[in-house]
Amino acid sequence: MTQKLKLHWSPKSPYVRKVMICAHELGVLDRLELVRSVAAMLKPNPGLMRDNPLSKIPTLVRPDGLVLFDSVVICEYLNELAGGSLFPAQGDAKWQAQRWHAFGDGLLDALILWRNERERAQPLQPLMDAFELKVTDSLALLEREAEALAAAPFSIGTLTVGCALGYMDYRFDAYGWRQRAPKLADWHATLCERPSLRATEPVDG
Ligand SMILES: N[C@@H](CCC(=O)N[C@@H](CS)C(=O)NCC(=O)O)C(=O)O
Repeated sequence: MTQKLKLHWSPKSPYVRKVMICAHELGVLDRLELVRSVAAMLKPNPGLMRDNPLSKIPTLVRPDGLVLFDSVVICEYLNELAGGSLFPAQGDAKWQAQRWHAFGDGLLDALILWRNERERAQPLQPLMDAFELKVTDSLALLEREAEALAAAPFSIGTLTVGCALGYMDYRFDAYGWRQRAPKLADWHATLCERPSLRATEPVDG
């Protein structure tokens, strides 16, 4: 029996969701052993830190002990393991996928910092305003690119943008991103019909 890859996992993390969507799409779910790991910026987790001193999820531990992080590296690793095509190898398809991948991750980074600030007893207003401005302009960019997203093959780029929008549904309901970006909302609704996205919707717990 092939030994499993240990994945430090949570049903809430959008970065873990990227990895799980890749695993579903690539047919390697059964290679993963999911370990529920709590990662919170203000509370480093000693158990997780034994594998990743940054105390972040996702973190993947191979049977030979090599630890892979972060989601960018883990997704590409799974793609190579399965001989998949989620990371287009060349040309415009490659650069568009990588660009959306980086942009989706950047949007997630901003959303998570925004949420952390929002949860503080006395949020710093200039920081709150800066995050709102960045997120709003990022949404506008994605709205302008909604047709290109719809025409592009499913890839690490489109799935990462999908995870960032899904995180807004999960943590920023009141922001109302769908009203601000209706073409993007249509594209996202179609994307979310894929079994890999349905199976990985963020949940509390
Ligand atoms: N760039 C990393 C970001 C991972 C990340 O920030 N994960 C969050 C959970 S959603 C985390 O572990 N936060 C704990 C911390 O920042 O200490 C990736 O793509 O995997």
